[in-house]
Amino acid sequence: MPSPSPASGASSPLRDARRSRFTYRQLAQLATYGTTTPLRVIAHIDLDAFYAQCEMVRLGIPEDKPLAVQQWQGLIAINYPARKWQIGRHCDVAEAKKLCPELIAQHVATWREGDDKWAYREDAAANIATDKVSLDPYRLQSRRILALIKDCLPKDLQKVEKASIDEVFLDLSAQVHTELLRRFPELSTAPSSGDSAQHLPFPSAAALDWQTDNLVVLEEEQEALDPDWDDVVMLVGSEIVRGVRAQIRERLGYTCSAGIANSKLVSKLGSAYKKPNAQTVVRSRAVLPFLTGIKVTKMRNLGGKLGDQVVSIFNTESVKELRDIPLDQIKAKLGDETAVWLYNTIRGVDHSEVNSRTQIKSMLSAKSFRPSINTPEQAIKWLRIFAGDIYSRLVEEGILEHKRWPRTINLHHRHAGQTRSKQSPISPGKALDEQALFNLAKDLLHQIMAEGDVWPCANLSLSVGGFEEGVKGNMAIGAFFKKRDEVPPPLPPTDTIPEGRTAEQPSKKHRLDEVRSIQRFFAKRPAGDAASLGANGQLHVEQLPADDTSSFWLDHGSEGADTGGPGSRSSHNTTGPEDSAQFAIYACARCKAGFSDEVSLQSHQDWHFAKDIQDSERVPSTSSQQPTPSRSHTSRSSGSASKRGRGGSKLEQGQSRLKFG
Ligand code: DCP
Ligand code: CA
Repeated sequence: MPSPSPASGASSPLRDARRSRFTYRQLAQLATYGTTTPLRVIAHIDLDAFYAQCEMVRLGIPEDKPLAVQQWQGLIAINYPARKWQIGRHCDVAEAKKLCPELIAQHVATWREGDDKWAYREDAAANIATDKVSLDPYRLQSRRILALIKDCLPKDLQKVEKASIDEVFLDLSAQVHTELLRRFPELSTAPSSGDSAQHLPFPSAAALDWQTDNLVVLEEEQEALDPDWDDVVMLVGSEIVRGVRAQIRERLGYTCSAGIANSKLVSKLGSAYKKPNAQTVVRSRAVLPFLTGIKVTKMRNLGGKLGDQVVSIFNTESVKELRDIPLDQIKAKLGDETAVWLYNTIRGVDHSEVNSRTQIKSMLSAKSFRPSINTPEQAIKWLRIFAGDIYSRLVEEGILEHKRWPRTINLHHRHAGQTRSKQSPISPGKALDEQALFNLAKDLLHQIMAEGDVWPCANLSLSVGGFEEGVKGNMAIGAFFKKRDEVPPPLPPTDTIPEGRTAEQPSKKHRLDEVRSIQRFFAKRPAGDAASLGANGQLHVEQLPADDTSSFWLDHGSEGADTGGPGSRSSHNTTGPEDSAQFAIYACARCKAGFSDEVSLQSHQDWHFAKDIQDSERVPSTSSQQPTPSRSHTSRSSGSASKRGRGGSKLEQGQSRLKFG
């Protein structure tokens, strides 16, 4: 990647006499990815209409052609040309084609019993009863993109977190630090007092060239403030991100959007600010105004119950109004820990770390049945498909090379509104192949069947988890890491076990695995993170590791409150309620989301069901650093919110300059 060009300009003696707001220490902390330095630079990159782009690239379809990715009769990804026709995830294929007859509707690949590999099949949509969705093609593209991103960044100065199938966070701090020292040699000189608390000299650049970046529009007074190092670091970060995006476009053919800011929280909101194929810089001075127009429920970790609680307690959704409430009052209502976290979040303060461990922690393969299945034979047929699906992913994870190995297997079975779950360990000593997985799954099914009346069955899901790293010497590598992310974040104060839940209560360790497993699924959205609770009920999940802070837990693509599962009225930036209203005939009794047909509604209700499992798996708070976010899933709908956040002022496109002095 070409290295960013130095910001232009000459020093002026007058300016040099002034000091920056920032200290040598704060600058130095960039080099070590300090999470509290106000100069840190975090980017969030999100692929535009990801599955749709995957299909366009695969099929060589021109960029201006409307295309949607179909799953049975529903749509799970819609490219931007198709969005112009008001097509959204709320549409089914027939409706979408009515809106745009030229729409290319490409069905996702499926597994089919008897085939040992997923395939794109002409007749998949008609075979919901025998096929199961495969997201492998998208995972593969996701990995290629991630690898390219890592390739674009200096090996020793990169920190990349895969946050979902189509999102990454980059901590660019160390790279920016190196670049700053190169461009501004005055920064390399030790402070004259020898004290790192000494303030830096003022930046010597005359103007910051933001090129095509979007900047949050500020009041004139704010904009007139002299740029300081916090602005310069953003500029350097945005240049790096522009380069990365250009490479992704050029070498792999994908467009993406990005946000650059001083935290994960804000960078993620930034990437949704303008889509597609755009990047938005939220300078420190712009953080408060940027967040002001965003509804609190659109913010990370506030899309679920916690956000709802906040709104009902304080009787406002407005971040601006919430900021007027004194901390003590918030504490009185939410408890100290949550209150402090909320207080910070609505001010854009987020010190969560970009976590470069991107290993998958568990894998889940599932299917909802409509109509329900009635016999063990039918269930076993599906277990074979699940085992094949999971095994192929294990192979990709390096199981054949003993790189990674799951230690537990779980089966969830749903009957008459009740879920039974059984778990068993996977012995590390024995060969684990598809057949072994299948046998373990069958054992679990038999255990469930031994409990009594289990037919008809509405949903089956098989998952493996508790991954261990390959063995080195006598000790699993995993044993060296006591990961902070093994501790789930604290939970909201209230909780209910879903009615009729009969899942076994495994040991605490196992319970945690399972909690994580289910929760990750909801971390982004019901069918988000490498996951798909398909338009008609298939659940397919790949779990990513948690952040070591609360953020990862819920923040994959997650600002916002998607009210439900697939087919729900997504608060996606281009598929708001207004888009779906014309089709919404069936309403969910629990959350009032509207659907065009019964099947979509049922899928959505499955989502509630699975979320109930998630909620019921809550564990006590364990960290003083964490907020107590709701475990509810969140959606990535901040685009529209962000736009509202602009207070109606038109965002300038193209180059924007900040004058120095
Ligand atoms: N996805 C899904 N079902 C959902 C949401 C998402 O199957 N309810 C899948 C398809 C998406 C991918 O996940 O392509 C990424 O989800 P995003 O929410 O990031 O949406 P897109 O990438 O499609 O669009 P955008 O350009 O708004 O990011
Ligand atoms: Ca995306």
